[in-house]
Amino acid sequence: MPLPVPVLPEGPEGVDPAWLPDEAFRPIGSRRTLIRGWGPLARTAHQNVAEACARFGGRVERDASPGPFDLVLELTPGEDSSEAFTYERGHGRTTVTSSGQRGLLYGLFHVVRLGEAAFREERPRETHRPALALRMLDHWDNVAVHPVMGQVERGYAGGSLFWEEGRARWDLDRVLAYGRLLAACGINAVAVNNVNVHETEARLLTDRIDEVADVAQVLRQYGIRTHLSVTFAAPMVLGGLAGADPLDDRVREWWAETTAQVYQAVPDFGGYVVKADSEGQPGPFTYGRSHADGANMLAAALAPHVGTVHWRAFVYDHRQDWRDRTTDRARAAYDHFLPLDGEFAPNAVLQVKHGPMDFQVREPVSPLISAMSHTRLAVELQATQEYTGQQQHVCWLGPMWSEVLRFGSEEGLPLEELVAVSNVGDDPFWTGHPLAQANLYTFGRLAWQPQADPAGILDEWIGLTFPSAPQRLIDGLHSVLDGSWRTYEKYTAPLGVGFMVQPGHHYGPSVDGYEYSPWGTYHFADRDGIGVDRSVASGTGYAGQYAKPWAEVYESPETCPDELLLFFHHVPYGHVLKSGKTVIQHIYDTHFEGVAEVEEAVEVWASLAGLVEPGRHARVAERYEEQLRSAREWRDQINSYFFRKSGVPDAQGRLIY
Ligand code: GCW
Repeated sequence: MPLPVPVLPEGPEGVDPAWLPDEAFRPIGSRRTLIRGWGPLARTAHQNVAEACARFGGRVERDASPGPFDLVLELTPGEDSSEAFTYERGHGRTTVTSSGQRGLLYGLFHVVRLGEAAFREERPRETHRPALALRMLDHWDNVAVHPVMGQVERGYAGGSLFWEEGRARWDLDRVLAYGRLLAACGINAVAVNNVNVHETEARLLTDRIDEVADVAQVLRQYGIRTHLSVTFAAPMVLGGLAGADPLDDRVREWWAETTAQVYQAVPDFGGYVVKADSEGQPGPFTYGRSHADGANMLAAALAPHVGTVHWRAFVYDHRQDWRDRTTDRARAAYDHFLPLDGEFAPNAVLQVKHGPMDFQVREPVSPLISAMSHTRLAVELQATQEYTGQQQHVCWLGPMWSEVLRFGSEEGLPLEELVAVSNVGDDPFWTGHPLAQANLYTFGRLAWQPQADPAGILDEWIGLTFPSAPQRLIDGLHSVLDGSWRTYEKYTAPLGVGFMVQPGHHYGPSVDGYEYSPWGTYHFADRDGIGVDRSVASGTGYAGQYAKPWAEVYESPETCPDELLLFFHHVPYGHVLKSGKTVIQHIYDTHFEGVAEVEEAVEVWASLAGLVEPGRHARVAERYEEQLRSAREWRDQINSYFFRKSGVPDAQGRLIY
């Protein structure tokens, strides 16, 4: 029985199609496709193909229709939850099969990615499956606009996609379009609210769960499960109980009942995300309980429904004194959580930031990740560019994330799950800076295949976002994005020291902005040298948290890689790097180079006018102006500061204020 041909709801007006412009569907939409099998995502796949056919003149049929067909998408018997699919091309036909609804949809998007090649190049049968089971975006979105943080905490792309005027949006077309973009890069889970759970947002768990259900119902159409950030104090603030002790039976019952109600409203609900005993959020310490006690209580409430709790490991002392050299924020996650390895329930996942500090432009990989061998782990990345230019600067993070994921061994990090803080808002370009879309796409693809070459993913993104682009445009886009993280690193904080940013909002340089603050974020620059001694021999001992060989590599300034030298060691300005330069000359050189690289990128971008749609070109050009201004400010502040501290002039005699 053929289905009536549905047409996707009208796309939200004036919104950038990102990596799914109509044109990307032309190869499919102009041919004949057969879809075999039924189910909610087979229907979504059908809708997508039908819409493309309506535009480009092809046809899509269901089930027993007579051929011939150029493309067959087929659900086969087997595991319904499978995300894997097969792909082959032979005898004039491209075939995608999967036993799972999601697999079928991912197979369709694979064909979209291949474009014309999917119908030209013979290919023996190959199987594609995601390396990581959960590929998730955390939205730091508030329902109500927060007086300090705004609606989206650390959001640089406008307001929330989900929440508007204090409730879930009435019109969820935009959310549907978002789900489609996410499915097309393999993301299968979204947490819809901020991990800092304020009063209004706490209620999403109980009397406002219907609003979550509305959003979930839309995301589900693209195979995305919805998760919710909850406050550990919920039994008190929502349930009227006197405490939230995780070992108190009344508390446990409250969570069990509340969770059962959540599943009434959202049957495929993914689970909870929890920031506890971190930066002032409530947690189990109040009751003398451990993080495992806290996480396991929520895990127990979720287990009957096959839900998961994501418990964040971002726990540290944020009331430190800079004179106290024994407390080291970098050590905190490991010190708190390693003793609990093996104590977490099977459906509790420890969510660890990729570095030990906080999403700086350069950090070592958190030693906790390789150490927790008896705990399920998710690594958290930050797509939103809090410390990497706030989507005013081009900073494509693919190479950084790839380094993290490949750290340690041939197989890379031992992971089941990858999470990123989303960089999306209700901005017409989704991410404020149109080129920041590449970060979102790259995250999804790396979560699917952590060993993939990031530059290849970048080219994939360029190919999808700018189909039929002339080579000059492809080359131009590649050149302004590919090295942009290293460029950003050059003109900002040097050699692995972090936090030389303006306090509070974290945009722009302030060398001593966090130097005397209670947040544990110091570089200890004085007239003789700079850096934090984290060695075992003479420092905080952080280097000793690594397994071999890394503990040894980081322990000594002789073996520590240059780019992390000041993270691990306090050295004189005259210390000679492996590059052969002194630290002080390295600081000057990289800061001049970084700005020169931005100047060059600005020119490349200008030369692409006429090849890029004018609105998008103008938005990027405008942001480049700010990036260049800001990069010069960084260069001058950093160079002057260290010239003044060290008294050492630039060997090349360039202008230092
Ligand atoms: O990077 C810091 C941010 C906070 C954030 C916190 C966290 C959501 O500055 O805004 O809070 O990390 O990850 O919990």
